[in-house]
Order: sequence, then C-alpha cells, then structure tokens
Amino acid sequence: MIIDKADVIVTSPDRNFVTLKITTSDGVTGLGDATLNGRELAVVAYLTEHVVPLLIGRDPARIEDTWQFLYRSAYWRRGPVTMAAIAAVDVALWDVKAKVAGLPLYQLLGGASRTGLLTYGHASGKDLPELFDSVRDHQEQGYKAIRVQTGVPGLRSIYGIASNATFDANSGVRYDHEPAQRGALPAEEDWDTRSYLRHVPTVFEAVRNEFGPEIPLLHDGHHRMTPIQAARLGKSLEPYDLFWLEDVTPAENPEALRLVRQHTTTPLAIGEIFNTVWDYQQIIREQLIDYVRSAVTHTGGITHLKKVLDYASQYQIKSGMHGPTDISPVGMAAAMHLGLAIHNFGIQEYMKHGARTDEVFRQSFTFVDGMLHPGEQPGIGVELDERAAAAYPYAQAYLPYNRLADGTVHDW
Ligand code: EZ4
Ligand code: CO
Repeated sequence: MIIDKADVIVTSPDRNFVTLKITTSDGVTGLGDATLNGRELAVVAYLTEHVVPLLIGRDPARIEDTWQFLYRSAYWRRGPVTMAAIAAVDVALWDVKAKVAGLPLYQLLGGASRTGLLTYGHASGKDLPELFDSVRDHQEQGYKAIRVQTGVPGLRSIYGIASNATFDANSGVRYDHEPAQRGALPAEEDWDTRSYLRHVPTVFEAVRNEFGPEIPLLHDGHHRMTPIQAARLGKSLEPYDLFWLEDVTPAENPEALRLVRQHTTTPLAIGEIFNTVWDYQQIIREQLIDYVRSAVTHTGGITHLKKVLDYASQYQIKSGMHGPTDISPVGMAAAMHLGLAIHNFGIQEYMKHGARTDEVFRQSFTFVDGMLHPGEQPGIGVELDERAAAAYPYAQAYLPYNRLADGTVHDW
C-alpha cells in the first residue's frame, strides 16, 4: 500500500478550515487538520507546494519516519506553518492506520485510560448579569467546568467576550468571541492592563458567590501581562480557587513564568501558540506550569504532542489541549483520541462548532454531561463531505489586534 493522492481542502462553513486528505492505493482515506487561524493559506501553500509532492508513493504505515523526514529534511524547522502542515500529515496517517486496523485511533495509542474527557466551555459577558446568564447556559448544556471572561469598564471590546452571551446553534454569529472576522483588515480592540487587573478579581468573587465553590473555573490572560502583573493577578485570584490561569505572559519568553510561579499558587497553563517540545523544555523541567495547552493541530500531530505530554507526565503536568472553534472537527477528534489514551489527561477545551460545520464534517464523537468521547468508529471518526465543503469557499479573515489608549500596539 502506498500513498496515491493527497488533497488540500479549504472550506469556510462558519469559518475557514484547512484539511489534508490522504488516499492510499487501497482506497483508504485519512484526514488531518491544518487550520491556522487568520493565516490559513500559508499552510495550504506549504502543503500543496512542498509536502504533497513528497508524500506520493510513500508507505502510509511509516508514520514516525514520515514525521522525521518532513521535519528534518526541510532544514528550516519549527514554526506554526511548518508544524501545522506536519501535524496534518501525521493525523491523516494515524487515521489511515487505525482504519486499516479496524480500530478507533485511541486503541492504537494504548487504549482508553478513562471513560470520557472532562471539558470546559467559554462563558463570557460584558457585565455580571450577562456573564451569569452565559455560565448558566453552559451548565444547562452539560459543561462541568467553565472558562470565565469578562468585559472591563472603560474598554470597548476585548478578547473572549461573545456579543451573543448564550448559545444559539442557528444564529450564525456564535463565533463572535473567536473572532477571525471576515474582511480585508483586522478589527482593532482596546486594552488597559491596570483596569483589567483591578476588575477581574471582583468578577471571580461575584461568580463564586453566585455559583458556589465546587465548579472548576478557568481564565485566559491571552499573553497580555508583564511577569510582575501576571504574578499580581495570580495572587489576587487565589481566593477563588481557579482550575487554571492561562497564557499570562507572552509565549516567546517562557522563562517569565519563573517570576509568576514564585508569587502564586494559582495553577498555570500555557502553550496554545507553542509548536514543539523545545518550547516547553525549560518550563516543564523547572515545573513552571501545570497544564500543556498545545493542540494536536499546531504541535506536529499525535506523534509529537504525545512526546510533549509523556515528558510532562514525569512532572505531574497534565494536558489541557487547545479546543477553540478554529481547531476543526478533525483536529478535535484527534485530540479526543489522544486525551482518552494518555494517563496525564487534565481537561479538554471544547466549544461547539456551528451547524454548517457539522454538516461538512460528519463526526462520531459524543458530548454527554460535559464529557466528550471520540466514539468507536475505526480511525479518528470524522469524514469530510467534499460536496458540502465546496459550497463554502475560503473567505479572508483576520484575528483582531489591540491598541492602548495612546495608540501603542499591544498583545491581543
Ligand atoms: O484566541 O484560538 O484559549 N483559547 C484561545 C483562543 C485563541 C484562538 C486564536 O485563533 O485563546 O480563543
Ligand atoms: Co487561550
């Protein structure tokens, strides 16, 4: 059996997704997610121009060898475009291998270590009443753990706040808070760290008073603070017992977490924009984090993320795989199989995709009482309806960016 064909499929049902489809000489197909939000076509070109020609004729069974070949033969290593492209090939080959074996992928990764995956969803509101409604709505959907993002007085529009606070699968606007907005230019948002640092603890106090001590709560700082500001936030949130505080400082300088760690016992998560084990090397070894945020899609696939998580397991650091809507159903399925199999699973981020996306990607996972399970279909359990996909062509979209009051560009 050889790889006969590899197609790169771009579709934009609710947002842009890039999918690699590998077809073998025996007619077995495998899918891999290559979506890089706001920079989708760079990965399309990397795959189409430089990777697909190298795949044709290769043995699809040789997953590790193909990974090492793509990674090392490029000479130019790492980076989100390269690693998303390699991830797509890797997951597509695991999908093929599991289909050939007639087993759901998690069985090839060691079998299930648990009955399902604890998830968290994204509640948000520009003020407390809106936020409380959104938390309640998530609880009604079954979510047992909830991320809380809040508006800040004086700031117009900031990361993580949905304009529709409650879930409506048919509204077509549910991606407002994951806003790679369609259009020729990125939207501009505003930011002020001092207002944010003053406001956020009051919101967590109110949420704990309203919803009690049990519910695991999470929060995302989205790389906007300096180390000392992040240390203060971690400390001021300690009374509210967070499950984790995410991405407090910019990802380029993981060492900044040393200072944060010194000052707070609030658990820390980072890594959604990391793409190799080397980004994690120091912070895992020095035990500066509690959760690894990488997605299968952006970290070289199952093969590479498994290595990161096995390394993390030596230090009791757990998985917290990235699962916003810009991870396609293919990428989410891959995450579910990996999460079900590894011992050091922590939690899975899960935002529901829209109805159009679910029509394009036929999925076999279940979401019951806040727990995900990838299902028992051979492979990863996702098929792409190419006719449905073709009805939604690529639409240019950019993530927003931030400016401070004086006009300075800030981390978003
Ligand atoms: O902003 O995936 O924790 N989740 C996040 C996401 C990211 C988007 C960027 O494409 O931070 O909402
Ligand atoms: Co995040």
